[in-house]
Amino acid sequence: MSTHPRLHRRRIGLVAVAMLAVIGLAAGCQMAPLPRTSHSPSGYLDSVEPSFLLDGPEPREVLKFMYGVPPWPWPGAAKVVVMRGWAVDWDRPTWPPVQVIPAVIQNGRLTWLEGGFAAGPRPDVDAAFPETRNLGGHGYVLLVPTIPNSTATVCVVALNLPDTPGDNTILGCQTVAT
Ligand SMILES: [Ca+2]
Repeated sequence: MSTHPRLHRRRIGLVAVAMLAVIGLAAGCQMAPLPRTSHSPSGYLDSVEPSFLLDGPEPREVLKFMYGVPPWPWPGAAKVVVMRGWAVDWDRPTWPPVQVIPAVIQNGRLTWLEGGFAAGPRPDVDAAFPETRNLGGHGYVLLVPTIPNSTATVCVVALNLPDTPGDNTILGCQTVAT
């Protein structure tokens, strides 16, 4: 028995809709609570770097592969921005990993994108907070498409672990030249 991927996608969509309520908060870049101080996820958006250009005859197909559908009418090429950081829900600091959802604000438009999980190696987090140690880690790497040759503000939200107290939190926002 396996979960149908469309169910997963629909859940992500509902989460994104629910999080529209925090757009105002996202625009203000309110930070997640300090580690160990809350039931809500802590963490950071550590770095935001423009990376490769998705160009050529089929960037739209690549974006479909990466994100399901292009998030907005695409101009023909996309600059992929790499977001790195970490997140932990202190109700269950080892497992399961926290889901992280990126958003892009560009040309006055906010778009929520497909997210991922904070489950990659972060020895520095392990060292700082030994109670979070597990076989994987709590780091995330998110690749988000932006319109090239402009500026974009990217944000990442950590979802409070289901069935635990707390709220979704904003790990950070940064503006980057694309
Ligand atoms: Ca929690």
